[in-house]
Amino acid sequence: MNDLILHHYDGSPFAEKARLMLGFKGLAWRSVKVPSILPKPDVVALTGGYRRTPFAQVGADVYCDTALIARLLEQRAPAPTLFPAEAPLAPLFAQWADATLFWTVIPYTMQPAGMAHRFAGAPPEMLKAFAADRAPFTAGMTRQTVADATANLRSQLAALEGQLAGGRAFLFGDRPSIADFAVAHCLWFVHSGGPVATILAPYAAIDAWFARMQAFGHGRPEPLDSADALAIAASAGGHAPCAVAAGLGFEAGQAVTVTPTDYGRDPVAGTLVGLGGDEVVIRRHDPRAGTVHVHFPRAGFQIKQEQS
Ligand SMILES: N[C@@H](CCC(=O)N[C@@H](CS)C(=O)NCC(=O)O)C(=O)O
Repeated sequence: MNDLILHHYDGSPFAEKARLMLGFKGLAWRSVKVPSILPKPDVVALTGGYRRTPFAQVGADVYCDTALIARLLEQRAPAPTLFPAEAPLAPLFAQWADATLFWTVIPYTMQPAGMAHRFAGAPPEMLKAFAADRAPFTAGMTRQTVADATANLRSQLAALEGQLAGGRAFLFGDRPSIADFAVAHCLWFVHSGGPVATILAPYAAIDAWFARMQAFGHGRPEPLDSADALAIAASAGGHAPCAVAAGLGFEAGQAVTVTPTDYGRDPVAGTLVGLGGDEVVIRRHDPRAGTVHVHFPRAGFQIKQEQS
């Protein structure tokens, strides 16, 4: 039985990044649909409070954030690689796209014409509930105005077009890298904005590249209920091996919280069981999910020791 589970929803750009990476690697996976707004009791049972979308699960190990999901997929299916040796800067470029490009396409696409298209036919209460959910989620961030986002997106698109225009099939050469997937999900979101997607029209090289990215598809998903995903965690016999490396400022067994530093800053509390340059892992217990190891990327997350 296939043990790789992705918790996601259709309209999530970061979920699309994960789905395309699964497609690129030709993987079979199980698909749990999660709500796009709180409450998310089954999500929180597995993650301990991290509510962002998507996350992956293998037994009683939970992997938060697409930067880490990429590394999990790479471990499980090393070829074709998301991290080609000739593109050492690709992970950093992906961080730029996931942060800067993403927070440009969100306000750009969510301008009134894009909203009307994306939420066509949705009851007004749904729109209200969505706005009320996202306000605290992004509290403290400076949201670009439509004018800012339009100007910024044009210059970002021009740079991407320039990078691809010399006949490169992908951003860093003739094979894709994590950077391509991080840009693709942002432009996928712009495409979902109906009339506002015309901003992409002048960029022929991006258009051809985007078609190549979409052609990877989503791999082979099979639906799974979230209750079954919880049962899988609860009945798993153990966890992926992990260890706390010396000299990184923390000790195994410490009570810690791990919190995203950018937005959706909900701390997850647990016992530190794994720490390396790229990953932090905490153990926690949930009455329904059992003892779960929750993995986060090291970059973009703050670890704090708690008084136990
Ligand atoms: N850095 C995270 C970002 C994830 C993210 O921002 N996801 C959005 C959806 S695309 C989200 O969580 N929205 C609120 C929600 O789904 O509850 C990642 O790479 O996974």
